[in-house]
This record gives sequence, C-alpha cells and structure tokens, in this order.
Amino acid sequence: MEKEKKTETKAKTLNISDVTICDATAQMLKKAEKDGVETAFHRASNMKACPIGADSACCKHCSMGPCRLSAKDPYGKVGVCGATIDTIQARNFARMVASGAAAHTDHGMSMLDLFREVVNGNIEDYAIKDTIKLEEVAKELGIEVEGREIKDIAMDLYKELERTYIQVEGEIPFAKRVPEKTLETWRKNGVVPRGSMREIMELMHRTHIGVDQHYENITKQCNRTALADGWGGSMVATEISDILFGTPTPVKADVNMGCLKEDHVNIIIHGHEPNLFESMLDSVNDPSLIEAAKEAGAQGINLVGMCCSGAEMLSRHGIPHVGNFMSTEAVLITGAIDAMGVDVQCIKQGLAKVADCYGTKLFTTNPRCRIEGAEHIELHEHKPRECTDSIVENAIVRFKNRNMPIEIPNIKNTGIHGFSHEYINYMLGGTFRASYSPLNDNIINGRIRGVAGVVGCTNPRVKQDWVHIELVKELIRNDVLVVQTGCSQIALAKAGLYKPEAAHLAGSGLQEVCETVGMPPVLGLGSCVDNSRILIACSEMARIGGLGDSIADLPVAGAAPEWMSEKAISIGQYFVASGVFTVFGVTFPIVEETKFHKLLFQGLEEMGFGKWGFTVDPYEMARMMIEHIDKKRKALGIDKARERVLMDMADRQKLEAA
Ligand code: XCC
Ligand code: SF4
Repeated sequence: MEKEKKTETKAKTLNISDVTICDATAQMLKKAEKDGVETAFHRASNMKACPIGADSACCKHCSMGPCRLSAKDPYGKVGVCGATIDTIQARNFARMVASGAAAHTDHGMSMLDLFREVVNGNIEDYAIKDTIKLEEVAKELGIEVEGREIKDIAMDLYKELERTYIQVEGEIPFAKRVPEKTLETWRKNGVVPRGSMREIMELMHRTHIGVDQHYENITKQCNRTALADGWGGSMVATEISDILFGTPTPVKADVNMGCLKEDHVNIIIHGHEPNLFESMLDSVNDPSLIEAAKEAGAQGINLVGMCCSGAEMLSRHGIPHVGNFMSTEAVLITGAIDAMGVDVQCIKQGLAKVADCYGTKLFTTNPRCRIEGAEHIELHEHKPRECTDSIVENAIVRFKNRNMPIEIPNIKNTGIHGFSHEYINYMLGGTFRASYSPLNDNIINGRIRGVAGVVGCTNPRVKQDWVHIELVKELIRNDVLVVQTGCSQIALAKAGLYKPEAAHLAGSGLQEVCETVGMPPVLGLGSCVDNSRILIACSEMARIGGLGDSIADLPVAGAAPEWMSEKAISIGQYFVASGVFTVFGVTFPIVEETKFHKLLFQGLEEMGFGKWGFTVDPYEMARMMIEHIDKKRKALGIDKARERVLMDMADRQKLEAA
C-alpha cells in the first residue's frame, strides 16, 4: 500500500505534444487523462528504460549470474563464466533475431498449414483466389505447370515450400530468387539457410551458456537465421497469403480514427494473420448479422484494422485502418469500439485494462496468444465463422448497451495503397512489357536517385510518427523513392503522403516519374512479412541489369526509425545480410566501440553483406542513407547522369523564368 502510494505521487503528467504528432491519438490521450485511463505512453514516461539492458551489457543465460558488465568500461570485466562483452552482446542480439525470425516464420507456417488444408479439401471456408500467382510462384520454383490441374500444382508447391521450415540440409526454395552474386556471397560465408526450424534451433543452442563464444561465429548464425526469415518464413507468408486472398493492386482507402462510425457497430481486428481478418470480412457482410445490428439500432457494421494484418487488409481490400502500434490503446478511448479481436504479435497486454474501462469486448482468437482478462474465442480454420460471427454478435450486444459518451476524432486521410511487387512491375512497365526496366532506367538516368525501404514500429520512447514522417519527407525531397510496410506505412498515410498529389513534396526528378505514372512518391506494400516484397523488388532490380549484379551493389537503403520489436531486429539483420545498408533509430542494443559493434556496423560490409547504421535524428538518418545511395551510384558510374539531370532541370527552370 505504502509503495503504491509512492509510485502514484511520482507519476508524471504526460506532455502529449512531446509523445505523438498523431492528432487523433493526442486527442484520445487528452480524453484518457480526463477519464483517468493509463496507456503505454504514460507507462513509458514513468518508467525509465533499464540502462544496462539498453546497452545489452548484462547476461542472464545461467544462474551463475545474472552478470552485469559496464558499458563505460566494456572490457573491464567479464561474466562469471568468463564471457566477454562481445559474447554477451552477440548472444543477446542473436536471441532477438531468433525470436523475431520465429514470429515471422511461425506466422508463415500457419499460412502454409491453411494452404495445405485448403488444397486437401479439408477446409472449405477459404479458397485459392489467385491462381495466376500460384502458377507464377510454382514455375519459379521449378514446378511443372503446363496442362496440370491447379490442385496438383498447389500440392507440389506446398511440398516445396514446406522445406522452408523442416528441411534438415540444403538451401531453402526461395534461395532461387536471390541474385547470383548475392547467393555467392552467402555460400562463401556459409549462411544460406536450411529449414528455419533448424536455423532457429541452432541459434538458440549456440547462445546457451558455454557454447558459441566467438561473436563472429554467433553473427554468422544470426545471418543465416535472419535470412531464413526474410527469404523463408516471411516470404512464404506473403506469397501464400497472396495466393489464398489475392495479390494487392492499388486501391483507394482511408486511414485514421475518423474511419470509426458512431452510429455503427465498430469492430477492430488487430494482429498479424490474415485468416482471422478474412473470415471477419465475411461475417460483417453476412445479411443476417447486418440485420441483427440494425435491430439493435445501428446503421450497420463497420470493420476496421490496426497494425499489420490491418495493413495487409488495407493493401489487399482497401479496408480502413485506424492506427498503428502506439494507437491501439488510444483508439479504445473513443468509447466507440464495440469489439476488438486480436490474434498474434504486438498486442499490448495493457489493452485488456483499457478495453475494460470502456466496456469494449476484447477477444483473443489464436491458441498462441491469450491475455488475462480477455475472453478467448478460438478461430478454427475449418469453421472460422464460428469465431468471427460470435465476435460480431458480442459487438452488437455491446453496441446496444453503450452507456458512455463517445468521442471520435474527426480525422480521416485518403490515399492509394496496395503496391505489390507484381504491380510495381506492371505499373512501371505497362501491360505489354511488365518489367522493372523503367525503374532501373529512371535510376540510371538519375530522375530517381535510389530506393529506400522505411518500415517498422512506433515506440513511446520517441515521438510517435514524427521520425517516420520527417525521414520520408527528406528522402523523397531528395528524389529517393520510398517503399513502406507495417506501422510506418500508416504513419505516412496519416500524414497524407499516399495521395498521388503528394508528389509535389518530391524532388523534381521523382516528381516527374510519379506524375507520369500517376503514383504517390511513397508506395505501401502491406505488413511486416511483406518486407519480403522489398527483397523481391531488389532482386528484380539486380536481375534487370545496369545497377550491378548483387543487392549490395544497388543504390538502396533501409530504415526502421521507430522500431521496438524483436521482429524488427530480425528484419534489419536479413536486410543487412542481403546487402542493404540499414539504419535504425530509437536505440541500438550494443555498446559502441566494441568488436561486435564494429562487425555489425562495418565488418559485415567488408565481407560483401550490407551493414547497420544508427541515429535517432531523422535528418541525419536521411543524410546517411542518401550518402550511401550516392556512394553506390558512384561505384556504378551513374553519378554523372544524375549531375546532368539536375543541370537539365536548372537549365529548364532558367529557361522557364526567362
Ligand atoms: Fe508490430 Fe507488425 Fe512493429 Fe507494427 S511494425 S509494431 S512489429 S505491427 Ni511490423
Ligand atoms: Fe554470467 Fe556467463 Fe551465466 Fe551469462 S552465461 S549469466 S555471463 S555466468
């Protein structure tokens, strides 16, 4: 009791304009204070991040410890077992990679399980929607498609992709997509992944006390495991989801909390696996459930998404998206949410308490994820509607019993989403010559300086959305085409950058390309597993020619400016291992000036991989990425072309002025 009181008096009031630039979230945080509700923003401001953990200078891998080293004097001490700072940091980092990779690959495996049961005819509520993509992917993997039944092709594809997970020896199937020279680098360094189960298991083994105690060797397995995510589990998740639910093509859609409707039953699906969301889409369109909602006095049922499965449904079907990771508690504060259904990943336990405050029903649906205080209605894929219908029915009851004032921020932002790798191919190349050549041409002639992937989470340790938005604006202003996924995509969508008219914020070269094609300067590719679309795009750019032979040669860079999850670390590591310079913000869990730090931030590049970068400042981040892009342009001998383009522009402007 005494203690509790103490923390209460210490609790700081939140300075809302310091923690978010999302107006809707800010409005809800104000309401939270009035309502006496606490969110992750409040908890972050009242709990300093553990400084030893932040530097990754501690180890608790055995009970001789936990051992605490000093970030200020990293080589002054070792752990009880003798582990050095480099071993300890490398092991901690490796376990983040293992966990992140496990999350993506387990998700991918669920999609593959669903696919198998659909093909076998055991599941009838889902079906193969995109047979063209099915055949394309099968062909790429060397499966015969000519004159064969879809079912047979699908079964062969299943068997082939299963190797991504369970294969004991040999390269994973999608290694076939990796540019020759990149694959050579992997082979030389012994990091081409086998099955992800084996890679993750081996990484967990090697980071146990008394096994791998050389940071270079641990990093090697980090690369292999991360690649088993990017080119394995994540890529399978994306490709199978496209085959089952359709490959995204551009679609106009709204984001932000203004997508909620006071006079409708509002249902949010939040999580990562599209099977729940797809079934919910059927449920909310069921005439009998719509009728039930109307009988309860609602105008209808309004389904919206959050986080990654939200970003997927936004891209695939134009389903409105109400906010990214740091808005999931805030949106409940509207009081307008009648039910929130969640599956896996990035679901804050804090949601349960906020939902309870507003009488919102929070449902877990996946056997992997339960939350104390939330009701569990499991999604069984052979009868998914039982789960999603029941969530709708519960939501209708909550609607009928709404007894609190509702406040919905009146903010909605329209944009164009759904740029799959296939569509970029088609859009730039035109119907008859679908190809990445025009993209490469525009990079070579300098209209587009390079391509940047800006992805990842939001994090209460930095001002929500601000780093994403400033970074992306700076990049496009400098003619860097930006591709996005996940919570970052939503940040920029809220800032209005997914409108084609946002092209005026781009440099003159990029602006010209956007206007010719009619595309926004920022392209959203979907959820975090859809980062695999960026890998495929990079492969295509290398394959088409003119920009070098490996991904490491390309004028591209990546960033996760507001990252928070272990998944982000796995993504960062697979981009680095694929050859991409990748910059993270917020914090980096390694002590600078250690050998392990030098390996990640420099040594890997010397081995033919990419490398890591770090800064919290979006402008510095953009500068680092552009500098890297320019370095690659110079190495390719295309830096002159760009100078000429800029001169042409200047000349033209001079002419126009005259
Ligand atoms: Fe999670 Fe995927 Fe991060 Fe968003 S970006 S906070 S991982 S929901 Ni993927
Ligand atoms: Fe300490 Fe070594 Fe045990 Fe880690 S593994 S807790 S460094 S004794």
